[in-house]
Amino acid sequence: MRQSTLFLSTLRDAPSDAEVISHKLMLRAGFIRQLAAGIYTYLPLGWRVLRKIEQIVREEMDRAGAQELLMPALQPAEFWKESGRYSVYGPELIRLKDRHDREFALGPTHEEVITTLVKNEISSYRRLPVTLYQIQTKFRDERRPRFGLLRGREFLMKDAYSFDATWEGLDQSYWNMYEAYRRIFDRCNINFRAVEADAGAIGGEGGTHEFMVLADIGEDTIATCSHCDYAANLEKAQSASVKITSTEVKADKLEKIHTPGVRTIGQLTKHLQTEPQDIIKTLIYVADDRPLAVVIRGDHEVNEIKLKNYLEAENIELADAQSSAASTGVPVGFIGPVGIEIPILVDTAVGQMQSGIAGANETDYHFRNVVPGRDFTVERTGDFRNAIEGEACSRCSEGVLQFFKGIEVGHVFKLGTKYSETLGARYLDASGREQTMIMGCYGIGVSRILSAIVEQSHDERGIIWAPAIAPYHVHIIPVSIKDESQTRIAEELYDRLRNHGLEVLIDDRDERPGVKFNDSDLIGIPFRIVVGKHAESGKVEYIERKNNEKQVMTVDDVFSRIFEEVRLSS
Ligand code: 9G3
Repeated sequence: MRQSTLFLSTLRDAPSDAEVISHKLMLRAGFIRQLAAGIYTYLPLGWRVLRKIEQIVREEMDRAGAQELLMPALQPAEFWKESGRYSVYGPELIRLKDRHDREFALGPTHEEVITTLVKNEISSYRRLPVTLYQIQTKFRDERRPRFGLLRGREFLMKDAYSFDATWEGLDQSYWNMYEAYRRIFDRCNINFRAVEADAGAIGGEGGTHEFMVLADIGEDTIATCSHCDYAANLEKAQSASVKITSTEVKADKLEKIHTPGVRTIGQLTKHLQTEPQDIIKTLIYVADDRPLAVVIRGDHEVNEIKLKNYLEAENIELADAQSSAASTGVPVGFIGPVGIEIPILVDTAVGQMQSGIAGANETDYHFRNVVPGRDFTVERTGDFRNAIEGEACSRCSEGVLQFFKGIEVGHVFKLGTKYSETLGARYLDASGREQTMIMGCYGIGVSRILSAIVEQSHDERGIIWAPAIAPYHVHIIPVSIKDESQTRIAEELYDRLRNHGLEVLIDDRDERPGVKFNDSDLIGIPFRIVVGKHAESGKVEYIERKNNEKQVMTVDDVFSRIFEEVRLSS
């Protein structure tokens, strides 16, 4: 490709609303342009990379035995009404009407469509298992699209769906996809972790993993063990419940203490000269309109996902101050578990305290020597808190949990019969009995991978692409197109490399060298050949973008060096 004709304009500065480096660099390097909030055009360079990522996904899906198809983005609302999700999703689901005033949704995902399709096509166990996938544009009207392609309103997703006759079959389909995902992310050269995750709204019978690209701007926090391979999204991560000495220390009797205006943990620890872990904190939540008290240790935080899953509640939220006071009769800060009327859930760590300090359910008073199980019931106890970095691993209990920020680029779910039940995807088993298909679903954010790679692979001068997904393999830069020997050598190399199947960009613009080199650094093509002052002696400069290593060598040597490097990296 000749840069003099390439549809590309690089920018010296990124627009101010670009906050993260991948968004800034992809705008400046001319890979994407915003049409509207969360809606982007992939310019030729960006599109070339996106297609390579797509191709890697496709090859590994096919290798895993999945079959590619393409479903419509326009989905009749009836299917969403049948699955019961039409009313579950709010403004994020883009709804529209056709010319006959019929209701449609722009597909944010395709469980309803694929399950209806398979229901109509398969009725015998002989046709199972099958895994179908597509690579297609999804629409989700995010309230706050941001970070460029990382959280868009229109984005490219690979979504796959597996259909099995048995739960063992689902397990095989699930791990088959899981392994394919590892191959995909390895081939994309990203540093990722597969972590145990929470199934979220999609539900399903247990079992879900997220594939996280490690990056500081990632919205998710993942906990990994320093010793074993335990890794989980913080939504789900568990630390080892501290084994406490079970010596039956005789606890003193309950003692009410006057603590005027002492409401927060901070005030309490100062006032009583104690530590947060000696305090029993009581928070009032409302789960599906029912108030309940959640009791955790003063140095811990409630994990609302764990709470919601334990209660199997549709909706959960922290009560505000006045509704807390309304349901307990005391102002926030003096609420405690002793003698409280509403149901209480006690975090495991509190159950293991010998005694603590808690609100006395009376304004300006607390209790000392509160003993869980003696002074309040610990019948309903569980893990309701966030794990803390540095705590012991719940799996091996030798290592400690380390926290990282991650960008979710993949998510695999065991759905079970959640959709096949409501949508009636059934088949006849070997003995002619009707059974419900057992499903899994598997997503990869293809366009999100583009940004995630840039987040992980850039330097202060621009993007650094690995050969497998770079827009071009080689960037040839004749320093001056007016110099006959430079252009001759550059053109000869351009032809030779392309004739051998490499993708080459030649900067044949009549531009100052500095402009050419800055643009080349920004775009990030892995191998660069500068044809400059050494041209008279038949030599060129070979530069690798990833380490900026420069070497002068003959045309023949640079040719074989590049071939070797591209062969090694693909
Ligand atoms: C919606 C809207 C947004 C959504 C969903 C539905 C996320 C929704 C979860 C999934 C689960 C899997 C198949 C590929 C892998 C992920 N956001 N999810 O279901 F209506 Cl507006 O999409 N789907």
